Amino acid sequence: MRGIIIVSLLILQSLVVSSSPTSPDFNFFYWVNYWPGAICDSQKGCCPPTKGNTASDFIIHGLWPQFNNGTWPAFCDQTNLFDISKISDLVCQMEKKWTEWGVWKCPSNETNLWEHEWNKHGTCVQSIFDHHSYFLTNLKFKYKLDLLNILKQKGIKPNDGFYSLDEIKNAIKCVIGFAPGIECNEDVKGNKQLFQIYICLDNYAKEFVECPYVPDKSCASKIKFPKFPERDPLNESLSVMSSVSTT
Ligand code: U2P
Repeated sequence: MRGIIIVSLLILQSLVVSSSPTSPDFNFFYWVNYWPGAICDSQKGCCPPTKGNTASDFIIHGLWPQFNNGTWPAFCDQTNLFDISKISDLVCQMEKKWTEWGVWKCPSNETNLWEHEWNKHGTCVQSIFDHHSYFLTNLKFKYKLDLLNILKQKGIKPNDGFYSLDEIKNAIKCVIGFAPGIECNEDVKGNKQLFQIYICLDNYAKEFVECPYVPDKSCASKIKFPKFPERDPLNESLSVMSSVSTT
């Protein structure tokens, strides 16, 4: 009888352990947003989204699990690939906040970006997120943190002007308490410009944290903040009105 009770208790214990949520096996997240103007005035050029709005704003790139040493897991699970039917209620918001400007394909198709982000990064964070909560968390941070407005409040505007990298980082630090990582790329003239902003989050993607590893992303001490691509009235397509700076 005693033996049966002990075996039953062991079975019960193993059931409890296997059904409790596992803790994340990575250290923190980068939540990354990109500036479309910096894609459009680069040598590669851009391919604007065909759907969604093109309001001047930073666009979600993705939520990336990271290790403290600057490496990251990727493509962790081939058995749970992107399935848009699991996020159908979010698509409308995602078409506004998470558009594709032809980084990978032209004509642009945001579904490619969403699929890529889930398959590459989302499949590595299933200890805390499923499809729906992964995408929803990205949207929640987008509504919480208005990066463009934060910069504008400090006089940092997308006008092809040059701004100090420290000024940009400090403007964001003032609001969230921690400096972001900034990634630059080059415009057609070789000017370093603001391309992506890396916000660090804890490994449950709940709180902003100090970046354990700051991405060094090839900026200069002063960088250009390119204009947002504007609609060209002549051919109804989108183009960058001013991709050339004078400095
Ligand atoms: O740098 C190329 C791509 O690798 C992913 N990346 C990069 C740096 C980093 O710290 N963490 C990380 O995940 C990004 O993947 P993507 O979703 O763009 O394919 C980055 O763009």
